[in-house]
Amino acid sequence: MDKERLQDELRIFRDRNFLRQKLRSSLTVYVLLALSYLLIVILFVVSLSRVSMLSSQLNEMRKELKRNNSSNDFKLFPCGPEAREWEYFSGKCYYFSLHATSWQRAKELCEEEHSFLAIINSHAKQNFIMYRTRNQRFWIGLSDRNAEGEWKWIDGSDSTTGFTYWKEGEPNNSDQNEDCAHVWTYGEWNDVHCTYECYYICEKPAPP
Ligand SMILES: [Ca+2]
Ligand SMILES: [Ca+2]
Repeated sequence: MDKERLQDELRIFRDRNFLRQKLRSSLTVYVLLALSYLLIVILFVVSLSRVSMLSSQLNEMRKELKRNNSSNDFKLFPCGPEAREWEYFSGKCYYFSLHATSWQRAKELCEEEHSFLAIINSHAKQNFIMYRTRNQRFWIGLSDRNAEGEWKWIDGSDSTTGFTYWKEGEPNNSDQNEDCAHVWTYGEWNDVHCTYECYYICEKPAPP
């Protein structure tokens, strides 16, 4: 009887021991799994922050590249990359029209583009315009519309005290009806009636 009881107790002890060992090994597995998940989460977070850092660095590089390109664009096109039909000369931008119109209409068209009919006040500017207009007639911002014989630039400045480049014998106010000036052969100036239609030159300061 005692022997049987002893054997029972021994079996119970073994079973408990077996259960305890099984529990311990299961716990170890769970702990290892939990540690693995934790490691994966840490790696994921680290990767994410690294990706985000690289992405922000990439954005900065893109911005820098854009800034460099933009400054290159302005070096290549000082009147603005979006205004390539304007030509740069000595701090100013000039537009040489592609169609002919009256002096008044030309004045308005320049103003619509935030510019004014060209004022030629130096030899350098005269040479630039002469080379560019190639003996064709282009309106400039000079007229004696307000008072006959008093030639004034469009900004109100008096042309007689500054640089002039009239063709010989001009301005002649032919038929008492020539009040607007244009450049012509060799870039020389002539007065003609203001409703005459020819090309025109607009001028404005270059963008800062
Ligand atoms: Ca006149
Ligand atoms: Ca004339």
